[in-house]
Amino acid sequence: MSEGMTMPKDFLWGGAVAAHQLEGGWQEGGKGVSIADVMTAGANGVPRRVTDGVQPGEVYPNHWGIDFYHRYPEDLKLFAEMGMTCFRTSIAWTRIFPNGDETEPNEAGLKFYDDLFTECLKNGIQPVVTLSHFEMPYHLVKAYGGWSNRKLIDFFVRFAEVCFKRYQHQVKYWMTFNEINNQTNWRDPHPLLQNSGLQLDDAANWEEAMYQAAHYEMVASALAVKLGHAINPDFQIGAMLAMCPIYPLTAKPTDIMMAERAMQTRYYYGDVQALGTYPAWVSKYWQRHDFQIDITAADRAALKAGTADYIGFSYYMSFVTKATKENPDFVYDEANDLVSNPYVEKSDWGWQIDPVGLRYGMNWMTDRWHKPLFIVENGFGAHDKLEADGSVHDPYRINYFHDHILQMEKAVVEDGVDLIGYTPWGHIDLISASTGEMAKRYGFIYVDQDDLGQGTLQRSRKDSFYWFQKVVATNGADL
Ligand code: BGP
Repeated sequence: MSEGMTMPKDFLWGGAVAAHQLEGGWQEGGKGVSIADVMTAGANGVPRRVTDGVQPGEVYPNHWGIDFYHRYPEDLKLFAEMGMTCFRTSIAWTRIFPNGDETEPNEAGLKFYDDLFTECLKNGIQPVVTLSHFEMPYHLVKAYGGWSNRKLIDFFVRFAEVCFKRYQHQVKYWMTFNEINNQTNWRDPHPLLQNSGLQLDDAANWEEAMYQAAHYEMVASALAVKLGHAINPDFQIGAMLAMCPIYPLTAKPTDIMMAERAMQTRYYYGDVQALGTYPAWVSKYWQRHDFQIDITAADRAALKAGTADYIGFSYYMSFVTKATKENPDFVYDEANDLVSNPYVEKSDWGWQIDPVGLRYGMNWMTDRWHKPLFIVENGFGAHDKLEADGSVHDPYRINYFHDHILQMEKAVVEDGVDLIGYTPWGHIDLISASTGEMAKRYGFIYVDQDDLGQGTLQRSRKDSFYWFQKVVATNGADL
């Protein structure tokens, strides 16, 4: 079977993780407590909870991750064996600024990433780095209200500056905020908290708060982009969006309008970060709903001056929406307005599997923002079975990747999309962000550990490991 197409020379093939989901060592090297450190395990339909600080008797899976903090030299060898030429990870903000508001960084934390990036480069793997991936210092949530507070801009920019300066010779590709748009329309406190550190009571206008927090984040991101380019003009600093295209359920014009408004609501972040300005509908929407968003002239200038060099994005699934008569103004509420797509399969966690949606999303973003793209997450969370001989047979994962990579290649080779690289999510099993489970596995590399952190932590190669190795070795030609 070889229907694949050869990708451009220098195309980056890699894997993606986030510090809080794999490092562990949560109290080592002077690290402070992050928002992820106070999130309990979920699983079996029970949502994760954010506790008020670390509480005795609760289970916090991000405390142990997969012990990458101690095992990274061994893991990087496996990544290199798979052929990876890049590795997307994040810098835990709390390793560099344990509380977030210090003026001096923590040297032990800086040294950890120095060593990690050096080890990556030794293995022929270039690091691709996210500055903030769901792991802001918990102190910033408690003492400042997270991104509801303008002061966070300065704290983030200081953090970015320290990282840019320290790693300017090791890292070229950066991203500011992971899935900045994933806080859109979430009444459930968990995604709001993880992205923005917002803890809203029932009385608060969650939507207004979300727009305000996102604005401060986007200003911080733009300032960081500008500063990064001054530190090293070769830096490529990207936005990072969760791309889930939203389709209309039917060809009914009102369904089409509803889907359009849903796309506008979910992706205005991309308009701001790629084009440097808010789209027209947003201000009208704020006026109509009487949202008082604090935006200064200096903010607008900063957004214009610090547009992203590329659009990094995750792609797991597509969504479907439809108009209802209770919602004549097409206000998009992600918690309530999504319906099932009758034409696609779902994963065990209900995520709709839609390879063509990847090609669709890539075309849509290219035509809208005219920036290079970088697929920095894509993958299939599944239950795996470790056989007695250490093997794991995961044809379902190979099928998922086969179908998605094929669509990615069509977007590049046939549609002319400018794509920097492809880093499958969780190429080594790690803690799930949404559920805190270990059982929701994405990896090509199996890690022997259960939901409670029990296991040998031994790494083994799944069938998909060898499959992906072949894809990389042929630059995408052999799928
Ligand atoms: C994205 C996050 C990742 C990652 C992934 C898979 O939203 O950027 O951190 O976890 O989704 O999600 P999950 O772990 O919930 O299955």
